[in-house]
Amino acid sequence: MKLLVTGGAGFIGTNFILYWLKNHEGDEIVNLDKLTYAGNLENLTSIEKNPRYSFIHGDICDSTIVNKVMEGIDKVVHFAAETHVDRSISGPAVFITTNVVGTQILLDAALEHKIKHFHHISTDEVFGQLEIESHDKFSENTPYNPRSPYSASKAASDHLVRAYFHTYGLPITITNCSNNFGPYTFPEKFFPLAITNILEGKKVPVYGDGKNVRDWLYVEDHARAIDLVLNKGKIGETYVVGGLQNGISNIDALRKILTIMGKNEDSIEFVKDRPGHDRKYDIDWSKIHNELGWEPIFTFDEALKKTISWYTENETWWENIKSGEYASYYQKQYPHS
Ligand code: NAD
Ligand code: TDX
Repeated sequence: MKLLVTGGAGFIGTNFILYWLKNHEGDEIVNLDKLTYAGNLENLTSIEKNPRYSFIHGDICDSTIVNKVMEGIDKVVHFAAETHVDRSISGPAVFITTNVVGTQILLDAALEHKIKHFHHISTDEVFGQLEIESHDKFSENTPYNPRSPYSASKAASDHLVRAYFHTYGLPITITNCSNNFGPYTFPEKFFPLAITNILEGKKVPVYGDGKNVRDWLYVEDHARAIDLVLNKGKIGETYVVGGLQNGISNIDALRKILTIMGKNEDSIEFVKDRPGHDRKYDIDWSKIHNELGWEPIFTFDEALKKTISWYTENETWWENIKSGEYASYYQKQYPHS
């Protein structure tokens, strides 16, 4: 089987490609990536000479290139997106272009080339927020209520993917997952920002009161969930994927990181809250568990330790990022830190 992976030079795409080549020996992967600030080919040097892997530098909004790479493809796994909520607040336009228009261009090409399965990776953020005290969880039946430009653009892309199924019969599936963590996460996201700041002897900026809750999913568990959906998922269906039984607040997650890294609370710095900051995400992942037999293999603490070890052992990877364009982004995003 030949897979087209979009956005494979980013965090989850990288982990998915490495996982897939290891676990599906007969399969080939084509990786289409624009290499935005978040795309990094260094992630994939271990497989760049693998005859089952090829890389195409291109934009999902470019229909010429998209139609060309779709030739001979069996299944598409669509990760490519602008993904950072804070960046969507300071500059929403590119989120609409890539996440909405780019997805529609891929869908058109998938129809044209009679793709057997188009799998769209989305987020739990499309459902909006839960109240901290609430025992509710997001499920496949939760109505959409996105509250940031990022989540609004992902919601629009989900609607388009379903529209192409109902209107044109394109064989699609969607997964809406919670916050991923693990190796190769770009250090703008909370966990790698915290870990690398601690390694640099800096403080960790915590938005607002730190009580916002997230449901953390280890990226390798996520890759297995996508594998199951690609192989056993029902066409037209959506599956939500989360990593924990109950979400954890940012401050409690940070305390765990500090403990593992042998630091105290002096490393915490409360900063101005994110505008429209969603209070809580929590996922009821019983559908993918009951129908496809998926559950996370790694405990949160185990996966956190693995992640911290990875950043500790791969300083050059994140130092290269942090010394580039990221430095001016950090200055603007955290002006008083
Ligand atoms: P990322 O930001 O690390 O990587 C995104 C990748 O997409 C980069 O390699 C980038 O170069 C590429 N890309 C961006 N615009 C492109 C374009 N126009 N054409 C081609 N390539 C382009 O993202 P990630 O964290 O790996 O997220 C992957 C997917 O998973 C996204 O669709 C995101 O919405 C979704 N998701 C992420 C999380 C998370 O916690 N990271 C959680 C839920 C859902
Ligand atoms: O410096 C920070 N301080 C802080 O307190 C940053 C960057 C974040 N936070 C908080 C905000 C959130 O409550 O930590 C939590 C996690 O923040 P992010 O890592 O920015 O993730 P989030 O906004 O929850 O969105 C993520 O999960 C869903 C991904 O970025 C999305 O791509 C994905 O769809």
